[in-house]
Amino acid sequence: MSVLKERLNQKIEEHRPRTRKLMQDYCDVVVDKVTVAQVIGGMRGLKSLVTDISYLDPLEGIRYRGYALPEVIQKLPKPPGAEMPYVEGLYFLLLTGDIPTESEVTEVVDEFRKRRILPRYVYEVIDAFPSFSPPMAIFSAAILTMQRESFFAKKYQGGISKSDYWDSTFEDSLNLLAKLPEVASYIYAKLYRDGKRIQSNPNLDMGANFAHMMGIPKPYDDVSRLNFIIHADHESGNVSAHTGHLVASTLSDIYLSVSAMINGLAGPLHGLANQEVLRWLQDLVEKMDGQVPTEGEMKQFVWDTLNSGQVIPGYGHAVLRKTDPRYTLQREFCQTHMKDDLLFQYTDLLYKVVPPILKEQGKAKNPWPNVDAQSGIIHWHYGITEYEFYTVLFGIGRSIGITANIIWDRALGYPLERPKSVTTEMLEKIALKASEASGGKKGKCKEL
Ligand code: NMX
Ligand code: MLT
Repeated sequence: MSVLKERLNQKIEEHRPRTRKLMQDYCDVVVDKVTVAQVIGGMRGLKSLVTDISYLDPLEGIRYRGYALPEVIQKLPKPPGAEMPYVEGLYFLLLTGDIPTESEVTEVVDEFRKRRILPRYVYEVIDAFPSFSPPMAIFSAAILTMQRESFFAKKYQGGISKSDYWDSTFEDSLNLLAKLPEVASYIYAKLYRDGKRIQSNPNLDMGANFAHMMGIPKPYDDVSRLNFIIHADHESGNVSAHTGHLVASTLSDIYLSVSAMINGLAGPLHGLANQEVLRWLQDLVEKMDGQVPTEGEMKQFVWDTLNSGQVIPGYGHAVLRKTDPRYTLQREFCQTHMKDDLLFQYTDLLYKVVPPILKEQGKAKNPWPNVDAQSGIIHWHYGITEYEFYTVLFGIGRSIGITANIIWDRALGYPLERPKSVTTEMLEKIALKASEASGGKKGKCKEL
């Protein structure tokens, strides 16, 4: 058994009694109440999921296993000469809650290396896609195609104990994660480089090997590491994480679950926003003939977008109420490595003008930028100008957190997810009853 698996096993054994006790002794303790607005309005803020892998504080941002992102970057071991840590080390942290030592990370890097080779049929499936297919559709399908490799599915058919589900799910997760950079870089080669792919280099860690397969020199290895790390997890309620968890709760394997979560990530209100930012910015670059707009011109562009009924991509958040620390980390990277980049100057100007405008408009609960407002311009700077591809890069990162969550879901025996729905008439009756009980008082509700 590898050190990672052994440590995980130990952590699972330690954790199981906590979940058991909560279910046995406190099963009927009320955690939250549910309002009509939450039932109709996408369950915003409803506390109804549990994960220990990450927690999102509205004002502070994400913490992985209790560590804020700058701490994660600072504490995890780094490849020699690198600014950013091994992505493989992050997986160790997410799964076990422990910061790995150099030798523990080396072992995980080795595990990934051994498992990275793609079956021939994956290339054939990617090749069979019609040209101009969206990269996220190909990515999802390529992952789905590999479902036949699922160790968990085979074990389940053969009959295994519930307490062992996590073990084969762990194996599937490592097998899939190790292959995702290969899948993604081949999709890129097929769509934008006439199918000319660069073979992977087994001597490199995940981030450096991805940069190598994309044919982009340093510091893109650090860009890849940073990108995969900051996108890995954002607690459990976001659409991709929730989709992965929901699908996996039926005991669908990792391939089925990750492919499904990729489809959720592909929506413009979620991961796709990172490419929307670039599309939107390119429109402005064209209008400005490549010049940096004045503050007044930028404000006008933002208002024009809002007045045409569109959202400002990369701004706002369902939970966060401050600038996303993932935005800040990427901004710091840009300040060090690409300070004079035209799009970075646009992005920084947007940071100045958008929040006051969104506040003035008065709709968005969070006027501050999220992760997607900065990520695309970095990939663009290093030569990936095909912005439809950016959500695939988000998807590789998100798979890291989602698989870690699914392994733990299985280890703790979380059941099939199946909330209850009501009819509008039932909601109306509930509302009327509450209104009568309070003497006809109405809540402070906004119109839909
Ligand atoms: N630009 C314009 N209007 C906005 C924005 C924005 N960036 N953000 C929120 N609003 C509007 C929103 O459309 C809603 O309008 P209406 O009442 O007409 O339906 C109103 O403000 C209230 O929305 P919120 O409660 O603040 O936000 P919600 O939790 O519903 O949605 C997002 C969160 C992220 C979907 C929303 O802020 C948004 O559409 N942002 C732009 C797209 C984006 O950047 N998505 C990426 C999120 C991060 N990720 O990677 O997934
Ligand atoms: C994410 O990383 O999933 C996004 O910020 C969306 C969210 O957390 O709701």
